[in-house]
Amino acid sequence: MATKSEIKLLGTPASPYVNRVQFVLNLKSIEYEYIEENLACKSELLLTSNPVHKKIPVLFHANKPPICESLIIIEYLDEIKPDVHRILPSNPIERADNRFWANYIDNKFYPLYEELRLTLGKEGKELIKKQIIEGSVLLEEAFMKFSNEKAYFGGDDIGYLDVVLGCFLAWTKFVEKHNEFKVFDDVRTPRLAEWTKRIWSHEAVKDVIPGNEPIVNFYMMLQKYKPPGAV
Ligand SMILES: N[C@@H](CCC(=O)N[C@@H](CS)C(=O)NCC(=O)O)C(=O)O
Repeated sequence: MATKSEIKLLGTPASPYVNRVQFVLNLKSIEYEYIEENLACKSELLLTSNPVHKKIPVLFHANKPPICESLIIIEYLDEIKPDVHRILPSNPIERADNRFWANYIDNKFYPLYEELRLTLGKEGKELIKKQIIEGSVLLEEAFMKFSNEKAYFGGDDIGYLDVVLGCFLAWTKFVEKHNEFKVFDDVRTPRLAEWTKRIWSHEAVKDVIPGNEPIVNFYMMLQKYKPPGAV
């Protein structure tokens, strides 16, 4: 069982990938020390602990080597504390399917939000919105398959894909507001629209999902360092 000083998380509150790790730490009741990173002026700790990507989150577990990449971190946490709230299924083929969809969410679906921000002009933006909507329909179908008429991808309670997609909900809300469309709505994706509300109010999640202010600050930083139209 980890004690407070054993686990440290390097992050920033508006990072969905950091929030993802926090969800799992909470689900597993693992205490941790939070170390705030400033992405506008990266710390020596970040540069030395994640020299390949130089990104947060980074997890430190006692004196072991640092662990980078949110999906790798949450699987690591699931392995070191398997007796409390397992997030990945025990069946290998189900695990593979969960990972397939996590890969889709991280490498296809969520990057469209950034593409929408970087795309100039109404026509280009409408095209990206259409792709996001198509993605949301695929995710609704995946939800139907995984949840088996229950409340979460993981069934009766939060599982791996709930964590993987759920961490993007604050950004989803922000993107919806700024682009005047709905990613998950009652007509096209009714199950995910309901699921969104359940995730927002879940004990392990509700105090982690960032409010509007950190999201806006992070967005302003993105606009400054990687403005739309920049190559
Ligand atoms: N694939 C990585 C993505 C992490 C990531 O993009 N982190 C952002 C913050 S949300 C970051 O550190 N960005 C710094 C940079 O791009 O230089 C993961 O899952 O951990």
